[in-house]
Amino acid sequence: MMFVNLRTGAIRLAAAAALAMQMSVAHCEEVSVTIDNFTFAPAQLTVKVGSTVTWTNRDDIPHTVVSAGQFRSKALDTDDKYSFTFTNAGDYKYFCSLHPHMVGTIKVE
Ligand SMILES: [Cu+2]
Repeated sequence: MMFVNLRTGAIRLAAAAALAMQMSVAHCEEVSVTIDNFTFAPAQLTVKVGSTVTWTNRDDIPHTVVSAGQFRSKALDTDDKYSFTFTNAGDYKYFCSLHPHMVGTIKVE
C-alpha cells in the first residue's frame, strides 16, 4: 500500500517536473538505483544537474549509501529508501560502509 502511494507521488512529481521543464530551462530527473544481492544497480549512472537519485534496499540485510564528503545515508533496512539531489556536476563515487566492496558511480553533467 505504501509502495503504491510512493509511486503515485513519484508520478505526480514527474508530471510537475515535466510542467516545470516547459516553463524553464531546468532539467530535473528522478532516477532510481536498486540495492539487491550486494550490488548497486545500475552501478554506473549519468544524470543531469538537479536530478534526484533514490536508492532502495531490496536485500534482507542493511546497506548504506556513502560518498565521502558528499552524502551519507543511515543504515537502510529492507525496502528503505535514501534520496540525494545532485546540484553540482562531477563524478560521485559511492559505496556501502557496511560492505565496502559494494561501489557505484553517479556522473552528474
Ligand atoms: Cu551493504
